[in-house]
Amino acid sequence: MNDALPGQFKDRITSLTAHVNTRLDALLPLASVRPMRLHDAMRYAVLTGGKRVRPLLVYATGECLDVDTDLLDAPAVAIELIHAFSLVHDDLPAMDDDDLRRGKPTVHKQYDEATAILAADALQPLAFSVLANLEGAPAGAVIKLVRLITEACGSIGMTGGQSIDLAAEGEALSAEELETMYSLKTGALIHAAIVSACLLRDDLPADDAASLDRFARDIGVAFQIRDDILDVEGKTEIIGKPTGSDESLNKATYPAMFGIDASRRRCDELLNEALDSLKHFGNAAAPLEWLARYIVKRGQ
Ligand code: GRG
Repeated sequence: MNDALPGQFKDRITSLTAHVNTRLDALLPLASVRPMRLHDAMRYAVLTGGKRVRPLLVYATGECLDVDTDLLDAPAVAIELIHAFSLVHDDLPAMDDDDLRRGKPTVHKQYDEATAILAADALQPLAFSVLANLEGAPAGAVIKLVRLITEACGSIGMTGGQSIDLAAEGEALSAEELETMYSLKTGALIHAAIVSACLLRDDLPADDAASLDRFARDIGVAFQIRDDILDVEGKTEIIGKPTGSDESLNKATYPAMFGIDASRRRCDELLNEALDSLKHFGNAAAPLEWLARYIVKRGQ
């Protein structure tokens, strides 16, 4: 069980990040195993940097609900593998055509396009095998996790959002349309990270689940608006990718549609709404509060 005080979460980020990295490292096939180039590319895609925000959200939610830490590793790792997979696809020439990710060449630049596509393809089933192998979860939780995460990355989740994003290049979207796209493209996986920990408590009161669901939706959209702001005014050495790429691709983004100040205001509004949803958890939600503030202020 969780014996650390929630207030100490910030101080435990380094160890939680190292913990999830160790799990990912152990799970990924070794680069010495054939097909070696594919395995090397999979390891590169996952292990070369990354803030591990989604796994941290799983652990922080688990801490809020007092879920056994051992059960949280499977959704934390599975969701990070899917996230890594989506970044490889997102960077491909057919998508955002980026050369730099996490301060390093993107997977198709480091290897080649076919290897990047295959590495991403192989990360997705690996994620679901982690969930299928989860032992000790409450009855029915594994199937609920699979349902949650498949929906989050499918056509009514992340993939659908990416499709809307690509189609919206050069278009003017309303705030509502933009936020719907963000809630799918980026928010769905962030929401799944938080809800996955809820599914590991079979006795969770409905209003606790509803509060965390609201928190997850608000913070998912705020995450993407902050990402847009960083694309405009971040520093490549901090964000690990070139700035200004949204503008050069004529992307429909919050800053492009409404300006930086309105984007910041909307982020703050979403943060406040998200924090409101955590109120009735008291101090147990301190890790989630810390992460929510980090998501909205990161890179400042
Ligand atoms: C078929 C599942 C599937 C995906 C293909 C390419 C795609 C559809 C979706 C892309 C979705 C995407 C890349 C959204 C952007 C999300 C985002 C803001 C990523 C950056 O996340 P960070 O900042 O990155 O957490 P690090 O590097 O820290 O892990």
